[in-house]
Amino acid sequence: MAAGWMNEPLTIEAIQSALATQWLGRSCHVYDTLPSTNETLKEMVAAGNSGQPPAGTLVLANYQSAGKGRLNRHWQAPAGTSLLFSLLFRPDWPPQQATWLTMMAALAATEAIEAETGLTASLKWPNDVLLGSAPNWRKVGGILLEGELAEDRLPSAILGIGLNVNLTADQLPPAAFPPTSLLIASGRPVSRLALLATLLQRLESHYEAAQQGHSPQPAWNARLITLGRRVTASQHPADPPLEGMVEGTDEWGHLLLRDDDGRLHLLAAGDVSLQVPLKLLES
Ligand code: BT5
Repeated sequence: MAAGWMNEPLTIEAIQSALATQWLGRSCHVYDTLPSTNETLKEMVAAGNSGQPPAGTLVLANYQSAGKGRLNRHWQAPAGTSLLFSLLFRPDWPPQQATWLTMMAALAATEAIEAETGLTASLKWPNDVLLGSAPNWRKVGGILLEGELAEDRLPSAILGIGLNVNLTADQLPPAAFPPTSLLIASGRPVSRLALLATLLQRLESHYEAAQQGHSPQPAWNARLITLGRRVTASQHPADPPLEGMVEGTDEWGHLLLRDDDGRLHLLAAGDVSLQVPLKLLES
């Protein structure tokens, strides 16, 4: 195994010379260990005394001691094996459009994975990046969006992305949905630097398109494994689950679920975890 790739250092200098972006990731902070890149970026935005971090600011860590998933869940990854980073956006969009950021990040992650590894990547609503095919999907990454609301606008949003790059099988964390890494799926170590550079370049271009009013929804929708499937979904773990058939998504990425009584439910991205494929009834 090419140990050089496995231990490839992600330094500010290496990142800056690999990047092909105009502004995304150009302001860059790299840490060996942090509790959570999302939390650190949030603190930078909140502190703001010595000037606000600019849009596009990247915070990346080799290891997170308290990496976060949604709904107080944890994101676990051994040091140096993964891409663990957060990006600051200042979209000034209406709040419901925040979901576009999650969609664009998920899309960019699948595109970067395909470009750098040749693997086919897909998405599980609302925020999981998957490898493999039915019924053996595996989760290779996740996205956590945290935003600040002001007078019906979204002045800042923090997009956290975790991708399992070079974890070996015995390094995979215990997880609700079966996990994998790019190394395991492709059989080869993958350059975290090249993957990061491609992902940021794709994400910048999706963001620029969104600023011109182009929705990421059609391209994102095309990668969703969740469509046309029977699933169990819950708005919150404490809520009784809804069962039904997924009929589609709307332009904000909300899920249209038809229950067995024929009622249509609109589930908002970010509030819902899907029990997929635990309850998949493939016909
Ligand atoms: C997510 O949450 O998938 C969003 C993960 C976002 C992580 C990034 S890392 C950089 C940034 N800084 C942070 O602090 N977070 C972001 P969710 O859909 O809630 O999934 C969390 C669940 O995934 C956990 O409860 C586990 O079951 C599982 N899990 C944890 N670590 C995993 C891993 N490395 N690979 C696959 N699954 C994992």
